[in-house]
Amino acid sequence: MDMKETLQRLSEQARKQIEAAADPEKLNEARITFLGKKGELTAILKGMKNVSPEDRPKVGQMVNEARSEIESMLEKSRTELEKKIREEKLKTEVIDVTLPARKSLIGHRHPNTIALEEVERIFIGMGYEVVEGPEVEYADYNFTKLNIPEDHPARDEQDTFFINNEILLRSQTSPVQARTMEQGKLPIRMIAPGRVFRSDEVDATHSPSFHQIEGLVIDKHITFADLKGTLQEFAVELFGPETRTKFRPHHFPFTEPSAEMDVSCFKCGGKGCRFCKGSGWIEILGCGMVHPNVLSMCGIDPEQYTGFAFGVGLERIALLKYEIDDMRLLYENDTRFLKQF
Ligand code: 2U9
Repeated sequence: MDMKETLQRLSEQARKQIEAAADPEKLNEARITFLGKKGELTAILKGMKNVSPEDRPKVGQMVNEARSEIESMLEKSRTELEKKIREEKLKTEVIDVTLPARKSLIGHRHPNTIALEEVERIFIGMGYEVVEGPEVEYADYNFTKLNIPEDHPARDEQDTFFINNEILLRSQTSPVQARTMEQGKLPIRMIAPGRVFRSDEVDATHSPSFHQIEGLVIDKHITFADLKGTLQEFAVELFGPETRTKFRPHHFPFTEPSAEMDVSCFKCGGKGCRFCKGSGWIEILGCGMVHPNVLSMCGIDPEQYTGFAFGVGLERIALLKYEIDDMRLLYENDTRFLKQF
C-alpha cells in the first residue's frame, strides 16, 4: 500500500472516530490516537527516514495535509459538541415564568404594638411627647420620689423584683415621669409607655412582665377638670364617639385625689352584657392629681404648679379592644393567633 493510501485510510479512521465521539473526553482520546506523540501520524513521520530523499518533500506535504485535515475535523467536532452541551444545559435550566411566586412570610404587628401605636397617636394628637426610660431602676425613683412609703406593700419583695436594696426592675413607668420632672423643663405633657415587672403568677389576667402607659401633665392652673376632659377625649378616640366615662374615687400614694375611670361598655352601649359582666361599665385606668409631695421631691414647686397623671395597662387595652380572653395568648408568639389582628 503506498503512502497516499495509508494516509487516506488514516484520515477515514480518524473521521469515523471523531464523529462517534459523544463528549469532549472521547474527542480528546481521538486526538491523542491520531495526532499525539505516540499517535499514528507521528509514527508515519518517524518512518520518513525510509522514504527516498527525492520523494520526501511530496510525502511530507501529504502527511501535513492529513494532519491539518484531522485537526480541522477535531476543531469542527469540538465546536459542535460544545454547542450541543450548551443547548442541553439551557433546556434543563429553563425558567417557568408562569409559576406562582413563592410567598415570603412577612411579619405582623403584635396586638400590643397596634394598641400602643393607637394610644400614642391619640396623645401625640393632643400635643403630648412620648418618653422612654430604663427598665432597671433605682428604688428611689420607682418608690421614694413617688411618695410610696417604706412600709407600703408594693415595696415588698413578694411583689417587686429587687436586684439589691437600691436597684430593682421597675414596677411601673412612673420613674420616667419623675426623671422628666427633675430635668426642670415646664410645662410637661408626656406619656411614658414601657415594660414593667411584678412578681405575679401567670394566669389569664396576670404576667410577671407586662406593659403600661402612664401619662403626666404639669403646668400652672391644671385642675381635675383638665384630667376629666383629657381622659374623656382619650376614651372617645379609643372606643368610639358614643363612649361615656365615669370616675370612681380611689387611692394611690402618688396622686391626691385619685380615681379609677370606667368607660361605658362598647359592646352593649351600657345596657349590660356578658362582656361587661352585666354592669354596663368597663374599668380602664387609674388617675389623679399629682401629689404635692411628688412635685416637691421631683424639684417642682407645688405652690406654683399642679398636674394630673394616669396609668393604663397596655395588655388590658389590647385584650379589650381585640376581645381576647386570655393574656397568655399575647406572649406565646403563635402566628396563627397574631395574624388575626
Ligand atoms: C408621677 C406622678 C403620678 C401614675 C398613675 C395610675 C394612676 C394607675 C395603674 C393602671 C393599671 C397601673 O398598669 S396598672 O396596673 N396605674 O392606676 N398610675 S396615676 O401616676 C403618676 C406617675 C408619675 C410622677
